[in-house]
Amino acid sequence: MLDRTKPNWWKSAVIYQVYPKSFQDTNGDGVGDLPGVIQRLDYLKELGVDGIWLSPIYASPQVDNGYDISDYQAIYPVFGTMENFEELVKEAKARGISIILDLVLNHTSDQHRWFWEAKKSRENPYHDYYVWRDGTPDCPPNDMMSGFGGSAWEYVPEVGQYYFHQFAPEQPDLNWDNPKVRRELYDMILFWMDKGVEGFRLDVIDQIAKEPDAKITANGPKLHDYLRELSRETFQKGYYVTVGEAWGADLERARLYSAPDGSELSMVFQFEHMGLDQQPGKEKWDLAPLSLTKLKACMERWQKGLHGCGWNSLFLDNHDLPRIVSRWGNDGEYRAESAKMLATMIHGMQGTPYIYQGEELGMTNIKLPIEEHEDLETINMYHERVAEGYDPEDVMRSIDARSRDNARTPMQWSDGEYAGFSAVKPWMPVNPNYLTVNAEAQQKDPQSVFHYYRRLIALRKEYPIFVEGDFCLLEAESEQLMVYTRNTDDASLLVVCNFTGEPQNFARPADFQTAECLLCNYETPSADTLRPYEAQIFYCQKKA
Ligand code: TEU
Ligand code: CA
Repeated sequence: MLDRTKPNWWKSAVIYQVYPKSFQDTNGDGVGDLPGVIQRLDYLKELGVDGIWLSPIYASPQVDNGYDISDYQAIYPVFGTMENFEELVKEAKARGISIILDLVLNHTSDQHRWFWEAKKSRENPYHDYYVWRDGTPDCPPNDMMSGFGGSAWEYVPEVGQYYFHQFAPEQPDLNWDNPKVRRELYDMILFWMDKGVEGFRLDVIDQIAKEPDAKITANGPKLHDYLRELSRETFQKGYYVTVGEAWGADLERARLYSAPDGSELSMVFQFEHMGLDQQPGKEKWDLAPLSLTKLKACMERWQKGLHGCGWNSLFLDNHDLPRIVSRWGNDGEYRAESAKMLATMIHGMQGTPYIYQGEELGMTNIKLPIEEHEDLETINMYHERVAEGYDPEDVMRSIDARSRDNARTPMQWSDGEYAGFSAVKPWMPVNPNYLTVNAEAQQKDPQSVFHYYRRLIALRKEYPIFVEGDFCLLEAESEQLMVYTRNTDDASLLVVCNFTGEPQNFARPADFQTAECLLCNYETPSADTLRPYEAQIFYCQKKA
């Protein structure tokens, strides 16, 4: 078990993300809940993870599945009660697992009581909790667009002003320039710390210091001042793990966010690698093939760039991304092999790995007609693009590949009805492949994707080099193979990944000819011709 009294305990941790709505339903309403998470703690313990990042569980009208919060200090009743939450913290802790809450500090729901007050009048003490600008009903303050389509400004006749929203209109942006807002948020965080929460994921934290007059959304000039104050007032009271979601973070900023002095956060969740398979300058819907050389160059830059002066988050999946095995692997013939290969690639690196629910089973994307989609981003984009004249079939191709709903189908626990997720029809369709892709079958099969993840997690605990080693890319020019070494003074690791469904020639470097194979996704590692999606990890101690 990790020793959480050590400042940097999270450097050796592996974190598992739970999207509560789709994890486990226990009361037969078709929606996952907190008792469902408690029920599955033993599964997570078997997997070996150290923390659960829980997507938002707070009171919410669920316009954006909980990323629109109407009360930060109450549990969404469909998920359960505060007692359920306290029990979850206690039961998780008993299994060596920390609970990590998702903090949405950039915006609230429009149903938050602060916002009800704020829109009553300009004199209301809560008015300045949000970002308002003057304008006339037909002329917004400027042409900024919201992340989920349409203008970023919404007019409120009662006050004769527009409020600013970087996401849906039901998600008004908080005004971080108001010290009262910041104090309210800090007190709220202290409330959850008191309940035994051991970490926080900070939603779109790079967007809190927006300056709409200058059309600035991410990376506003006051961002790092705000982060340092936030950290001082809350996280620095203990050894919390904190991870900031920052689509706009470059390396230089990531060094600030994850500075070793702990003045801001533990690490940053940045997405540069996740944008490589889209057309440059366009949106995620505008698909392009992945160039492996570009991916490798990107990973190398982050691995080297934060070594010794910051800390990486390692991930390929989350609740906003399509399933990685369908994206960069092969979700047909080589589903298991490619899922394991991708896991090897990411878990071999330096940083804290994140596993998104179902990734450890090699869960795949789903194909749904537009009427069955739930995600507002997907639905809005569909209507926008069709209205702009795009071919609906092309739009659906983008949705099949990239919709956030790919990640949000119910967790596949068994081959029973509704995949063991619920006794009734779930809120989102179950992927039909649950009959073969499910946890129960994989727990019984030592060769499964599940057990492969379990071994990867165990290796990180057993060999400090996974946490400490530096990073050196080999075969940089290959479009088929990703090969790298990790090195400390006394040991080295070699990680070899075949990204294709074809055999590939590869001569293992001389230093590793007699090295020990720690893991391979085939029964024995091949010596010179890698099999489709073959992945290997070798280890050797350096001679004194
Ligand atoms: O996501 C931030 C964000 O910018 C996303 O809207 C992202 O651009 C999109 O999902 C890519 O497909 C965070 C949360 O992770 C997301 O679930 C929320 O919807 C969003 O913030 C608003 O809170
Ligand atoms: Ca339920």
